[in-house]
Amino acid sequence: PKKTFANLTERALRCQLVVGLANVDYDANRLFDLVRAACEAGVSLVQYREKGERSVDFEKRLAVAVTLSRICQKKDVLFFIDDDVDLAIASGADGVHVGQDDTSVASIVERAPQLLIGLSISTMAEFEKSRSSLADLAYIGVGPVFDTKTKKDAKPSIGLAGLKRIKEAAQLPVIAIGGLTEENAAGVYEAGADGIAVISAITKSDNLNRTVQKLSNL
Ligand code: TZP
Ligand code: MG
Repeated sequence: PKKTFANLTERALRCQLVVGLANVDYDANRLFDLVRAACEAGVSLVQYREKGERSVDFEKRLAVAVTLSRICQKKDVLFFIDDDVDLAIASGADGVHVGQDDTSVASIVERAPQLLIGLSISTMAEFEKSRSSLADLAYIGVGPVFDTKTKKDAKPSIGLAGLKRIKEAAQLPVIAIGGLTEENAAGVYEAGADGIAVISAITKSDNLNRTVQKLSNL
């Protein structure tokens, strides 16, 4: 059965690692080791996001995704794919995370009703535009909250005030993203976030247990 928002625990949305080969110098074994260690440390959701200068073909992405899916499954960690609905279906992922310009939520529901769906929202205007999709979502990813060097084409940062506004309008879990660290995580929860998604805070951590604990704020 499809995991619905109602049967996702609060913990399941708490700490999301977004990662792909581009974040580990295209070393697949490094990616697997990192994800294994992050799952051990208590990450609750892993999103495989293959964005970067170098292209990685579908067969390679599928092989990586299948391995990541197994690593996550062993630890009861949710596994999502960024953007690529075909890859999400083929790898047996729990869900797919899409942006405003990616495959529409309605078409994902039609093609792959088993998938959980996360949608990126950067502004109140995007939130209003997405209203008809909200009932089909597991969560919305809101940000960038702060400036980030990790995503080159990131939209302008919205700050804690922007995050708070969207949280107050949304009747579903809000996962904050963009420039989030051990140091600023607590303030992000105070502003209303239900969870946090990061790339560099985890890929560059020198102590995953401490980092995941701070990001989870439990
Ligand atoms: N979407 C909005 S900001 C961002 C993505 C994928 C990058 C987040 O990276 P970091 O290193 O956690 O700031
Ligand atoms: Mg996208």
